[in-house]
Amino acid sequence: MALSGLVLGAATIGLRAAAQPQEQVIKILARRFTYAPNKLTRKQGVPVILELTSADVFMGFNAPDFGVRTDIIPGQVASVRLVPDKVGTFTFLCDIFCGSGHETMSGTITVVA
Ligand SMILES: [Cu+2]
Repeated sequence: MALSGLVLGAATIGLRAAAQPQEQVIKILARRFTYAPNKLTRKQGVPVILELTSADVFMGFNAPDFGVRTDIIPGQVASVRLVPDKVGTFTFLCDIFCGSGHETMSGTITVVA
């Protein structure tokens, strides 16, 4: 029983690795009232995984132009996949009130062809 489970697990991992090309992971640290980094430049059509963490309080991450949003809970990693499907400069922002200064908490994603 245990052995067959192990073999199955290994096969699944193998399949997953073969099916998906490796996607770049970008770590973004949120803290009142900034993101670091707060300026990203991406190539059009190349998906990226964003791993968001908070250094202090509950935050949000919202990139409405790409249909991507997540909560950022302190002590956890929020992972989202973003597909930069159009060229231009787009704003992302914190959409959970996190204190006085929250409204300035934003950054940009520039997508180049
Ligand atoms: Cu906020």
